[in-house]
Amino acid sequence: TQDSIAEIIGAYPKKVARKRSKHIVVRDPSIPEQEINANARTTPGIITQRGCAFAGCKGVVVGPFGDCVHIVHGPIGCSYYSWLTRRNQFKPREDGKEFLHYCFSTDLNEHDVVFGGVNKLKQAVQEAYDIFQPKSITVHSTCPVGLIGDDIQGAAREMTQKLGLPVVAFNCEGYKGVSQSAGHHIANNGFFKHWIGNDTETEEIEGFTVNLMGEYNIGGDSWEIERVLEKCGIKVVSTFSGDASYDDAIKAHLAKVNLVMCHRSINYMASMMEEKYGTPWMKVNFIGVHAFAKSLRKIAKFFDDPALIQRVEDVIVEELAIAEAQLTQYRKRLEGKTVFLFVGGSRAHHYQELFADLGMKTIVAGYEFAHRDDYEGRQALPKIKVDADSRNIEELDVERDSERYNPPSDAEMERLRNEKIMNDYKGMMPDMGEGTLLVDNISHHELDVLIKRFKPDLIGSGIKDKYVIEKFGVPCKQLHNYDYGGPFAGFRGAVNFAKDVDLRVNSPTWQYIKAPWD
Ligand code: CFM
Ligand code: HCA
Repeated sequence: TQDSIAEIIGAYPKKVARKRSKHIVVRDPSIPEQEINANARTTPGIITQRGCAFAGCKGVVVGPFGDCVHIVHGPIGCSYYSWLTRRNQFKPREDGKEFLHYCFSTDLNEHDVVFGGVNKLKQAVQEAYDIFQPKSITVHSTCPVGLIGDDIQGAAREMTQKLGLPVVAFNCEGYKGVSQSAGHHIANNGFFKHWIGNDTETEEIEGFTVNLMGEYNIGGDSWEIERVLEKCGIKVVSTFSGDASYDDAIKAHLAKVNLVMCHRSINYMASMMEEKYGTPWMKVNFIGVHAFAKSLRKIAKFFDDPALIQRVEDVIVEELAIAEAQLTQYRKRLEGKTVFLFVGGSRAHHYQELFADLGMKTIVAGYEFAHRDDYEGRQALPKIKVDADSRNIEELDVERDSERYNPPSDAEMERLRNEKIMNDYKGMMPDMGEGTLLVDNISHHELDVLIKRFKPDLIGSGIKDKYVIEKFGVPCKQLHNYDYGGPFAGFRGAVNFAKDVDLRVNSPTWQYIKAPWD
């Protein structure tokens, strides 16, 4: 492992080598708080897998709301190239509103860049409203809009007044921050300011109510999660933003607890809701059968209701038996195989549990854009220096809602704290075995070196490097869009995944592949 690091670093100029070496860590559990650098600028010239703030805001967090119209204020390319690429799925509700498959853009051109695009934007909002009558309209600015300074917030306020429905503008110009992570924060802020709590009629929702936070229904994941939660008697009030609807979102403050799946993209919302409404949050992972069972038990523990606890146990026994019966055959063929994982800001951690269910070992892993807390756990938060790139993104001042602040009782909070189930995320690091490698924001060159040295049986990654990996004769499983398969979450999802991974890893095809550069 040390040789690989030396080879990686050796190819870089001195300054870059120094910088990159802080993003590459050999896991050593004997070091109490092992550190890794993350969420830093990519050195120009290095090929990265990262995206931009616009991708994180419009593409990831906001876009999946299917009964809203999302207008991209910018040149047509930003809209076109982000159109339906993420496989977040949506079923229309009774009102039939469903706009997910459209691509809305103001098609900013040279004339607008010179004279300003605000009027065109207002026209687009009006037109979208007249034709579709969506539940809400969102506006997303791309790089040139930020540069010419169009007042999209002013336009949104004006159109909200005029149309009587929330028009929310997001200043998510692509160049903000160092990756799509900045866009998540911007999206969280916009939703928190303009949507959460808009339902002032409903006072209470009966039962064991939760919000699914940071679950985006890629390949139908949230449908499988909800199937099982419902079977246990747990009610999902809203999801940010898988199969998401505006009417559900504005009730989010009424749920008793926020279940945080992807910590990276939604932790801001979880913290802000806690401050304003007193809603506690807990980290969960629905990827992998044992991880799912563990998360279900954690949710039951939160509500501390004997009937619910029993029901959850019954569901786990039933679902696990069905899943295990099918997983066994795949495990026989996959046991002992090795995996690299380079995905986004949470899946490189979550999927390790599913691979473990299949007997496969993750030997190298890293995020594209996660922060140190996603690696080291939230205890790293006070140690993170806020740099100019992060300062660029607004931190909202959140105050307690005097009427709707409704936390668990003091005694309940005390119990939850003692049981250590609330408001914490331990990150990827503690789950990585001794001697494994963590590589943050991996570059193309680093990936090449690691493939040649470790020859993994599978790499979980994305479209930007999938075919480079496969030309090496190593199968790549896309863990972003699932290679159009899925769901992979929950019990049934794990079985789908096992089948898919077996087909890839054990295909005889790979031995016939000769890399073009050889
Ligand atoms: Fe969270 Fe996501 Fe991810 Fe993410 Fe993404 Fe995604 Fe991802 Mo692609 S919100 S951080 S910005 S789990 S789109 S659904 S797959 S990189 S690991
Ligand atoms: C994004 C979206 C993406 C890209 C996937 C990939 C997704 O980052 O803008 O690189 O394969 O999940 O669709 O992460």
